[in-house]
Amino acid sequence: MTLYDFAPSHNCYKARLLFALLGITYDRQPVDLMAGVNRTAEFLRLNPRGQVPVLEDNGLVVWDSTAILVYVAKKYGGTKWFPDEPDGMARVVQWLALAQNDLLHGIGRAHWIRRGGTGDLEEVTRRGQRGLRILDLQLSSRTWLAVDCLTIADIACYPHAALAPEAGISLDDYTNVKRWCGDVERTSGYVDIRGNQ
Ligand SMILES: N[C@@H](CCC(=O)N[C@@H](CS)C(=O)NCC(=O)O)C(=O)O
Repeated sequence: MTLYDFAPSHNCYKARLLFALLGITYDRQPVDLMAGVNRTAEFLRLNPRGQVPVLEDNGLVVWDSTAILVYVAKKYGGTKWFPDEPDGMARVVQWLALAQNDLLHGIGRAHWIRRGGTGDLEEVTRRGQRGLRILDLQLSSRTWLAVDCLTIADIACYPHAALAPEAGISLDDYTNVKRWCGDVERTSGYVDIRGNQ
């Protein structure tokens, strides 16, 4: 399997983290977003949206971190990481949606603006904080987000939450989120965003 990857990307890290937790080896193909490699005709044939991550597995091309998490969890992780029954499945998808909305467009966007990108920092910070409040409330009464074990719901939300302080969003008011980040980090196979696997 090949992951088209940009090391600082939270979305790419979601895929790398799942691979690491599953103990799966794969090739990393760096895509230099700064040099515009994601806008070349060759890359756009892989992902017409011009974004990473993209996964290639035996000729199958999957783009978007959520789609990659679902694919890898189902193909290589069994039902543990993405339950089969409707209740568990819906709960997981709910948190995948939070990751793609308030967390990505709040915290992820705040990172982007702080690195020189354009946007309204106050507005995206508020949106990120709303996402953290929702996570914190859920985690006040349970260990993991969706069901009673670590799933791709946690893996999709974790990078944004754990790296929020680097986007200027403190976790001090979100003690349950902090506890949960620690739980993810103590899971066997865990790698941080700078890890190589
Ligand atoms: N919803 C997509 C978002 C992917 C995304 O925003 N990727 C960024 C890096 S984190 C990217 O490739 N940006 C380059 C661009 O949009 O030109 C996912 O979760 O994979």
